[in-house]
Amino acid sequence: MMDVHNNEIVEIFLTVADLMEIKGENPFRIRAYREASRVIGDMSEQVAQMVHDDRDLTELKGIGKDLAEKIREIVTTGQLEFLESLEKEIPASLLELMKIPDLGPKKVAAMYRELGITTMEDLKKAVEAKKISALKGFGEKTEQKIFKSISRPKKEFGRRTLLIDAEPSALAYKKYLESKPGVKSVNLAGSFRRGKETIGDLDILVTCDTGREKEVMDAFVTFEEVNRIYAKGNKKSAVLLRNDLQVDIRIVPESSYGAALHYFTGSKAHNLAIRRLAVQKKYKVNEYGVFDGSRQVAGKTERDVYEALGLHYIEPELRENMGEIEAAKSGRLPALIEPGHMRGDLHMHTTRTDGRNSLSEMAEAAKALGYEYIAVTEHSRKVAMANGLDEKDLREYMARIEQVNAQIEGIEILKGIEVDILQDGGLDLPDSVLKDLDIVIGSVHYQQRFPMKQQTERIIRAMDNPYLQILGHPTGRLLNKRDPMDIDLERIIEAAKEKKVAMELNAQPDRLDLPHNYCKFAADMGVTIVLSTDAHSTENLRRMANGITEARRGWLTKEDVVNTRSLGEMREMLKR
Ligand code: DGT
Ligand code: CA
Ligand code: CA
Ligand code: ZN
Repeated sequence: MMDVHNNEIVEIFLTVADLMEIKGENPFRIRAYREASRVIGDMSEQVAQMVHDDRDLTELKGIGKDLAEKIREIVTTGQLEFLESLEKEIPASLLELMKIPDLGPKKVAAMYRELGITTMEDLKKAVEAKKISALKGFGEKTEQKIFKSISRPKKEFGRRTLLIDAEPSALAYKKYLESKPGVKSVNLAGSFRRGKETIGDLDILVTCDTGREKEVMDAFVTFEEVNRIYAKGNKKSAVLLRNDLQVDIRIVPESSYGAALHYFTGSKAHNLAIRRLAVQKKYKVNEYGVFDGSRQVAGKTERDVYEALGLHYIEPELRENMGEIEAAKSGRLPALIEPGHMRGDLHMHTTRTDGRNSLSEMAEAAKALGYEYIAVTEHSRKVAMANGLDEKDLREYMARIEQVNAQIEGIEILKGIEVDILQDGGLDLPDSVLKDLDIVIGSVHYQQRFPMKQQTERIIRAMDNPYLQILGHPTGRLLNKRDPMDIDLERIIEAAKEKKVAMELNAQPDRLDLPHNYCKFAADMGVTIVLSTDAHSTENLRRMANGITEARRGWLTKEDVVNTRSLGEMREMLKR
């Protein structure tokens, strides 16, 4: 009897349904496969166990005699002959085409039958020749959408997952594996551990009792979120989760755990630089340790590995080969900023514009986080979609802020604005009101596609306004959605230095803007950095944690970030 998980049966049935659809078979039979895979996917009991217990599968909703027989075949032989015969009839490249957004099995089938399209190349040619829009049920819109999907370079918004979206699965996986008998330790490595904004795949390292590797791997591939198993062995396995995140696991020996954790944390560039350093010292480094000839001189902990090479311990966020090895050699590594250092948040919205919580709710939530001060910074009028404020509205809201501030103990609420930077570099509200505010952030929200020279000058001109204190989300990037603006960011940071304007590091997990490499550049130049959440709800104030991670990747210390200071000191530093 094979050890077949429900997910594997689901996967097989879905593939069968897709292939039958491409072949143009009976829609009722196709639907039966899809329905059965839904039922099996929702079950908590393993179908394989039912087969094993010789129970009648037709008791299950949507499973008739034929499907019950197919399930039994999968469970007993590990495969399905019907699927194999379908696969022989239909080119595998058609399944690839179905992964293109807007192309389901029906459309792929039509293109296959009518135009003989089987590969990506065929599809490209047909789109270029405008043959797709001529097909029944397609139209020009679909053709354009397909064109967009296939002409986008693969790398651009590839299949990387936002760190924040990967986090729940990653932590649940860790907890799940830790609960399994025989497992000694579980660590999340790779770009996830380095705190990278987006991750390509998740890397898990496990140590376990000798001889129990297979048990651990069985547990790994039967985690409830697993959708597909790519590879399964006793040292290494890989799966795809339902949310499209790929997860690699490796079981490593305890004696070389530190070396393995170091190796699989990366980055690759950091590892290569470490290896070069080791060679200079006549050592060899790999995932099993640091070696002098065949003698292991380090490997049990990461700290040992660094120490053997004459280096201080390097935090994972710094391991990008951006100078950290040189700094670790000479004891010049920065004392990185930590969540506990934050004393206030200077960018947030309330229900007055597009936030979800009231002014007092935001203040209470910030107080509960231990902050001493916040700035409430609504949008200005130009951002009409978000109900932006004009001068009169703002004056009224400033009075309201004063009122709430007087009522609430233990936190100071500052009067702020996130004023829109206009097309010509002017600001969306007059100086007469800006001068009466505590905190003025200037942000670009419109015309983000100007050419570089024009965009750069627009922003620098905005900084000429003496009341603008902070440049909000400087690049305008939205991870996986929108590229950064075409700007000369180094020139903008130099101008900020000269004009004494601070740069925001916006902590929203899809912004993280200023990006980490520019955080380092700005801080090295002595430009002040404000780490803020831009929260639109009380819950969202917690995203400060994501900003801290990006700040650490940017080598920032407590001193580099102005809102780690007392209210008085912070206000002094933001004065123009
Ligand atoms: P990702 O998944 O694209 O966000 O980035 P990483 O850094 O997690 O990369 P991944 O998953 O390909 O590999 C995990 C770690 O394994 C990587 O950070 C460093 C190490 N590694 C992988 N391939 C190589 C290699 O060819 N040479 C060296 N030195 N290290 C490697
Ligand atoms: Ca990875
Ligand atoms: Ca990987
Ligand atoms: Zn904002």
